[in-house]
Amino acid sequence: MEKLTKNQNVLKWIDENVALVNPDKIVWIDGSKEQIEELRAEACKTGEMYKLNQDLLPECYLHRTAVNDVARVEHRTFICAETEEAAGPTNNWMDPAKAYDMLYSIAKDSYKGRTMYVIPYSMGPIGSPLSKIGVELTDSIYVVLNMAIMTRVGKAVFDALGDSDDWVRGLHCRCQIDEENRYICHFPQDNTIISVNSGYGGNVLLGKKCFALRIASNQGHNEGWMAEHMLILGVENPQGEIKYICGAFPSACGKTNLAMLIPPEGYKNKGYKVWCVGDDIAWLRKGEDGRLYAINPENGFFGVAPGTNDKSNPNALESTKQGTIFTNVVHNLDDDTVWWEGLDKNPPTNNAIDWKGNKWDGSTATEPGAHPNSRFTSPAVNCPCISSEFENPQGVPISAIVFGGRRAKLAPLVYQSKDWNHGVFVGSIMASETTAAATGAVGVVRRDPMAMLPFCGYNMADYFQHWINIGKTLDADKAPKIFNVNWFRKDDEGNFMWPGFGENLRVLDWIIDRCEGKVDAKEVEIGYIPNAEDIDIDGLDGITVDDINEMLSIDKALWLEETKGIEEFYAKFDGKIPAELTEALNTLKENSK
Ligand code: GTP
Ligand code: SPV
Ligand code: MN
Repeated sequence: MEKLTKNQNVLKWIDENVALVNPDKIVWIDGSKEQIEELRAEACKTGEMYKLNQDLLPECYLHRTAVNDVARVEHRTFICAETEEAAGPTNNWMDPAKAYDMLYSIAKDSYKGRTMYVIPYSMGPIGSPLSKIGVELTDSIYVVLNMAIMTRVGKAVFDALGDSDDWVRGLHCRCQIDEENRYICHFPQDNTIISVNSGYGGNVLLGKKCFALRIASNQGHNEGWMAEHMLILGVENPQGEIKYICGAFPSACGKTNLAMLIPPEGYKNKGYKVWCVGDDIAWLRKGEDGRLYAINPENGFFGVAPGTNDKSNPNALESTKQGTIFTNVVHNLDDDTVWWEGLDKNPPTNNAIDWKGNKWDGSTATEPGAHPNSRFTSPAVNCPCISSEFENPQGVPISAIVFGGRRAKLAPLVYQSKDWNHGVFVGSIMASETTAAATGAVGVVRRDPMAMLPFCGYNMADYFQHWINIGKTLDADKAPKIFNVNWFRKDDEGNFMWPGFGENLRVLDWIIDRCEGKVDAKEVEIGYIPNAEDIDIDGLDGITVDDINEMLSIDKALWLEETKGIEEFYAKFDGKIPAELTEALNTLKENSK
């Protein structure tokens, strides 16, 4: 097959890897429809994918991963920086030379009898000054087909790269999907990623968390920009003005849902609209006008399936109706469609297969049919509310940055930081109850600064400093205002107090008013909170101003307790935490006494 580039760095690197993994043949991914179609057919022949009902779900397929391979594996993810300190105390570190040795011995000859696919891909619109290029080598058609949805792939990427050596190298080897030898390793100094013994999402779609966050956070640190685990949305008001907001929530804490939210009836009638620019990752950089601009480096959604339905997120559901790959959901054999918990109240009964590949009956099952971290991979263009700025190579100007997580008791519905640096503090003290998006216990509170704990590719103390430095380059009146939200506060019976989903626009509305200086706020121990009557509850059944007050209440004793956890976390960094943050912590401690 004809090579798609003459770039000597690329060709040399491919030759080296061919010698290592020893494939039967090499296929260059040109991005053409014909080639994608051939690969789909081949994957169906081998049983790697199932073609679903093409009338109901055109160009949609189902894939099941190995049962031991259903989420990101954080304990087997390594930042192989030159020193352990460069990786920092929140990352697993391995000496780069040792890591290469180990990985090469695992990868050796692992493509024997298999095909090497060469995927050139662009994170961000091809040719945009904010975009970056990667090449992934993989022995998985599933990876190729997912990458072709999640990123821009094909010959045009190599054309944009030309002879440049500014590209990220990614080697993925399925090997035996052996958990004991599964490693996801990053070499920031070499712009290199090596992933072995997995076939699941964030472990193997190397453009996503591995490149667009772990490697890119290093690049941003060196080059003066930011790679963040953030959604990007635009809120259009009745006058047609659009304000853009970035939101950082940990995995499975509501980014996709917020990015595609449907305004409540009353807002819709007034003429409010919400536009999705991105649902998981944002790259941010200062623009010529001094404001912070964001692009979504991705081209699709790798969304959590369970809980997605025509009430919670109709836009996401609609996005899955065409050209989608479903992973680890229920296969309804009656009509060759898919199902997951929370889709509707009618699970398939006598003729279905669960995510493990076993017969499953929704009327008697005691175990979920779809894995809690089952996913859909859908093209962004499918989304009914995709922003007209989605392909804008300059990105969109950001008015507000919103942090958030799952906190049953502590954090109020919303609060605003006092200024940029205090906002960095608010991001740095984020914590959330863990979810099924990573292997390990679910529902345990863990510190997750800026939702980047598993994704920051270097020492997090330096990362906080980088945030502070970026703030210094922005004029105070142009810097995004920084907020924190909590959709997940619970009452004493364990029910969510806030209805969430589309209703979250009511909180975004207050946030935008704050950015515009249109509404007052109350200064409290942790920052500014709304006056409860400024949260619009018109048309919200069963919620009163008193309830909002309850959701905004600050339990000082809980906050004081919280400062201990923050202190412990900061202490891991051996004095490297920026003084601005330790001072803010002292203030919070004093305020909470
Ligand atoms: P990743 O793709 O893993 O990064 O996740 P995400 O942050 O995009 O999360 P997503 O939007 O997929 O939501 C994950 C889960 O949270 C789903 O089960 C949703 O139903 C639920 N969820 C999202 N938004 C809300 C909300 O406002 N309130 C409540 N109670 N649940 C929500
Ligand atoms: C997340 O876990 O934050 C995801 C899914 O978006 S994965 O691509 O597996 O990282
Ligand atoms: Mn994510």
